[in-house]
Amino acid sequence: MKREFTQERLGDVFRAFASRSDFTCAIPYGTGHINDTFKVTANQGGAVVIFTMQRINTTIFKQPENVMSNIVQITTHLGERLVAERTVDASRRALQVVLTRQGEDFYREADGSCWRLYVYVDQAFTVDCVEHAADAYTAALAFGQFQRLLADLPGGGASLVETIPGFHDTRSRYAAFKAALKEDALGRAAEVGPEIEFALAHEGLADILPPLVAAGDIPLRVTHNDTKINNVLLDATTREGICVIDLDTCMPGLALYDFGDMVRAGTNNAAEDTTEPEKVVSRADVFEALARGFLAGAGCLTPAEVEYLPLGGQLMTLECGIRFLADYLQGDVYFRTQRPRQNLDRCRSQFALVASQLKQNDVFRKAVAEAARDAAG
Ligand code: ADP
Ligand code: GN1
Ligand code: MG
Repeated sequence: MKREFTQERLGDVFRAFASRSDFTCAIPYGTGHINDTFKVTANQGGAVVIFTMQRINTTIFKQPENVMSNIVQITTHLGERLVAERTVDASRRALQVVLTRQGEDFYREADGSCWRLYVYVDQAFTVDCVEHAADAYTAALAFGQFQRLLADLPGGGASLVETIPGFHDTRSRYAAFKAALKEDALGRAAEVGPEIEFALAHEGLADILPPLVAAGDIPLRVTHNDTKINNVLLDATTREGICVIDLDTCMPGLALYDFGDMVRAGTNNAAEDTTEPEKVVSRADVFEALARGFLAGAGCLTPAEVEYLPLGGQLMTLECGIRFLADYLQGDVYFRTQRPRQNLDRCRSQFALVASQLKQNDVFRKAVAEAARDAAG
């Protein structure tokens, strides 16, 4: 049976951590599809302190100790850099993990639920859907800088574990989609004929990157891999992208994944789950802002990386679309849903966005070339 998140339970979980404060209350927080997030208010020596407490989705992240080991390495590295450089507001610019009273990086409840605690980054907000292109620029700059700062992670990323194997292996995502289609567990395949057709018609996009990676033209880097626009906190006053969050999938990957997922989440003029996919357009102004921000933040990318940035957007959007479709076929078991057919709407929105990107390919390629010239010069 599913256990409820009562205040009593959340307080007990919170008290497992060495927060040096007393629990006041916890409220559900954020719009993420994966973890259960709570904003905890506590009292420390009479002052109000706030934390973000998350139950890690262990159906998806089967080895939370690996996830947390990656996150501790990454946040420690970022934090040390910020402090060494005497950065103003350093404690708001990298997530800070609070350990348990036993000194562990996560807490396991008796029922097996795994929890972690972060310092809450106050006076910041996230956007699910970009309104101002300037927000896209600053978010992309933050994700680009994040990637650059992780380039000298001790061990070069070799000590990071792949928390979800093949996370952006689009070919294996296709294999999983086809298996879900074949099984058709709920008999839903009959109603998604056009979406199946779209997915299969664009499968060739999955074959372009692997040979470039094998040849070394596109290098493996330490990447975030879930660069949805709401995974960067924007400062409430300046709107600057100040803190990259949601680090569960940080592991070796391609710069194109990080740029591509920003294009997927940021350029959509409609909500990810819009019920009007025919109105979906990939915004060229936002695309340009993302290219400028990412190239300015990430520093030096190889010529092949720069050339294939627009493909990154198409590929990440297509891949996410087939993941939503596969989940719909399997009965909505992966992504959190709030209503029936939401995963199908999400899939349709992604596919419309792929079509819009393909239509504007020349414009997007030109925008990347110009942004790369400006970043270099
Ligand atoms: P999910 O994997 O479910 O997307 P996230 O780690 O992205 O979970 O967290 C969900 C939401 O919680 C974020 O979009 C953000 O609004 C908020 N959040 C997470 N961590 C912090 C933090 N340290 N400070 C402030 N807000 C946070
Ligand atoms: C999930 O955790 P969240 O909501 O930021 C998913 C991403 C998808 C995204 C689609 C671990 O991201 O891969 O692109 O939903 N995260 C995981 O909105 O699967
Ligand atoms: Mg998130």
